[in-house]
Amino acid sequence: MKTTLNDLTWTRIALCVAGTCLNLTALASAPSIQLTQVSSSYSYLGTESRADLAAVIAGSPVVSSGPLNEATLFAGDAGVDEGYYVGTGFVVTSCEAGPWSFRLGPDFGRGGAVFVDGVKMADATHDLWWDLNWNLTSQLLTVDNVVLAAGPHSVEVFGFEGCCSGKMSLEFQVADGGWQAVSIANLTPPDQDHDGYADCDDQCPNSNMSPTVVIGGCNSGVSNLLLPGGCTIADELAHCAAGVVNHGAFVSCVAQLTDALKAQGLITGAAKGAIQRCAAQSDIGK
Ligand SMILES: [Ca+2]
Ligand SMILES: [Ca+2]
Repeated sequence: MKTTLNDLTWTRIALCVAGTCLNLTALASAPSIQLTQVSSSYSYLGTESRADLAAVIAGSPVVSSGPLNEATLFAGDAGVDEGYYVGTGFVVTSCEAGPWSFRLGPDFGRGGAVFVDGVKMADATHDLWWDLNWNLTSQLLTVDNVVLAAGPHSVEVFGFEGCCSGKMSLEFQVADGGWQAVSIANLTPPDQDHDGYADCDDQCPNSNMSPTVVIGGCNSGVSNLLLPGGCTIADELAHCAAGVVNHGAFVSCVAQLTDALKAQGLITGAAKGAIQRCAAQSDIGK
């Protein structure tokens, strides 16, 4: 039973500063994948910096939206003397922060390297050919359980081949959640209410996203703001209504909520009054 706002709610509201309740997750970059393939007779030596390798594979990148499996990732051709680059940017949500792993099934006759956030994490200076078999572990470039904090990250692969490129694949794994092809779709966490908070980070994963705050058919006309943590004002009002013991308790809860929103500069006094009038007129708790 909940007739008053809990401490968590107050914390969420307090996170809004001077009317700004934008959430960082929503502002973070969407996943991106770029592929570059150039003519190159380079052989990876094991000592180059990321910038050195990027200079070797300087070409026009191709943006990929599909999964980086053997049908799409440098899908095999008869070319010789080639350099390859895969650049993947993605955002780790707070609930997926922790160990991530990556594995590349390569055909790099002259070796190659994998970088996470610009740091070399795996490389080989000899011939690598995975033969489309993830069990050939000696032929893979693998990054095991690198700990990623919430926020933006990148995985990059550089490789070189002297002859007749074969098909390649790039996969990732979050904790022990199973391997998935690197793709925009797989790197985009579900967000069923489209408020910018991934479901697993969203304190209200199925938010009421009504444009204005409506209580029992009474439209207050007040914008239904999204608060830090992923709940809207309408969600918080629903929390007030859930299990309420009587109408007075509901009206009191709404008063506390709107007082706090006004104190934070999120709504005007007039808006607070409009919401409270709708609450008072409603049948909730009766
Ligand atoms: Ca959401
Ligand atoms: Ca939400």
